Amino acid sequence: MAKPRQLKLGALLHGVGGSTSMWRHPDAQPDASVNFELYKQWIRKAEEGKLDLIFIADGLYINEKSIPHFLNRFEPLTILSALAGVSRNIGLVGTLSTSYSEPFTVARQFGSLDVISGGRAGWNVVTSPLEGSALNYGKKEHPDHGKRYRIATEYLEVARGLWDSWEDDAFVRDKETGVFFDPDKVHALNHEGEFFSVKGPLNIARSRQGQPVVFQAGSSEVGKNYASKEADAIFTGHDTLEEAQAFYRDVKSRISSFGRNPDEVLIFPGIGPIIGDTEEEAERKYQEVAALVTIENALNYLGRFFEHHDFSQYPLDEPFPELGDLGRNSFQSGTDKIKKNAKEKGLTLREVALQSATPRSGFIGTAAQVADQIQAWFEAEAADGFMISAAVPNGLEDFVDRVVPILQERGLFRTEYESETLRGNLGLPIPENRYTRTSETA
Ligand code: FMN
Repeated sequence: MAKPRQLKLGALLHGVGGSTSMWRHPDAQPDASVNFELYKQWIRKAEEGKLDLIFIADGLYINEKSIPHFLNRFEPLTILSALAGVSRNIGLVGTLSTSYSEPFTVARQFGSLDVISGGRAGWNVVTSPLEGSALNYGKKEHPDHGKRYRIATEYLEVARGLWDSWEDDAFVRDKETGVFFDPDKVHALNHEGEFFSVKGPLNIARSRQGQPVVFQAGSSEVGKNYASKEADAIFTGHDTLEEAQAFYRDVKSRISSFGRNPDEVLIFPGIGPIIGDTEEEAERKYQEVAALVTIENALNYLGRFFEHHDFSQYPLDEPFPELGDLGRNSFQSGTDKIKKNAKEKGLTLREVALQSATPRSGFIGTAAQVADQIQAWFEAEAADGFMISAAVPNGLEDFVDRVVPILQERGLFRTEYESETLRGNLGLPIPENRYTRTSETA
């Protein structure tokens, strides 16, 4: 009998949080974004809950209007490598931009993390939204949205080619004969493309899971096609069940149209559950955090999506301003949605800014109510799993201690890890090495 479909869960470890002001909450640790002891506690908690993975987001440009977490935080691969040593089963997924790095270096870094962790690495491939990033990398300009995805396509082809450099039995290491490796089993890539020229081979071999798991985050048309063609998993965000279902249906059908198995690309909407002993207590927790955000904070928060646009120049209680194409070259899917929503609902600038900076998730309530919502989304094919972020201090602890046991009792989530690799726990196949491939379809 086929195993019933089970939920996959990730924890977004995000220091003092994705909000402008959560660091001011009485229960928040204001130095959380650079507190290694806390990151260790968090990964242990996530692993205690048998979560599939932890996830580290990233960005490459800050200014004085950036939210506190962005100002002073750990580089993803560095923190993940450190956390690999204090964990055993949980996946380690980090964001790295294909617009501002070199594929040889990055394939090598993720290859190393994958071997260090015994096959638990994942790479969230992003194209970098912010134009200012170019100023930190000596580039004349930020590549446009379409070009960023063309770069990302070739980049991933190179990285995957490099990861296959060594066949699994290439290293003989025979002390008697002095043969360290079999030269027939190492392969140079000799890639010459539009954006990259990479000879190879890579100086790290495949891990127990073959290659790191590839996540993608970016929901524009071109982003969805990229994900459907290339990714093993997709990180996305939706306000309603209906919107999440539409995205799920759309992307799964794109995956099939590219000749891939839709069960082998997992969709993870991000959610920020807030849990109380009662519904009222959960609502109070949300209100407490929302009340810390001033309208100035909210305008700055909103501005970042639009190239740090200065929204303080507009009247707050008039319709959301007409912005033309502003934002389309950065967070395209996000800014298109903000503009469309404002227009359709006739929202004022104040309303848009506050909705953006203090989002009211549908996952607020008792632990059983939050579990009900998760189950509803999962069973309605709006998600294969969820990326959990802490919308209030101790949000991860509350989720693991109170919601996970309910999901386990309902048979929706594992009680023990199935595997020691990330692919094993996510139920994803190990990619065959292209140089020893035997299957016809691969
Ligand atoms: N971009 C980053 O540079 N770092 C991130 O950690 C990151 N996380 C994202 C999470 C989600 C849920 C989404 C939808 C996007 C994220 N992005 C991140 C932005 C994408 O990298 C992308 O640059 C941007 O969304 C524009 O692409 P799109 O129009 O296809 O969405």
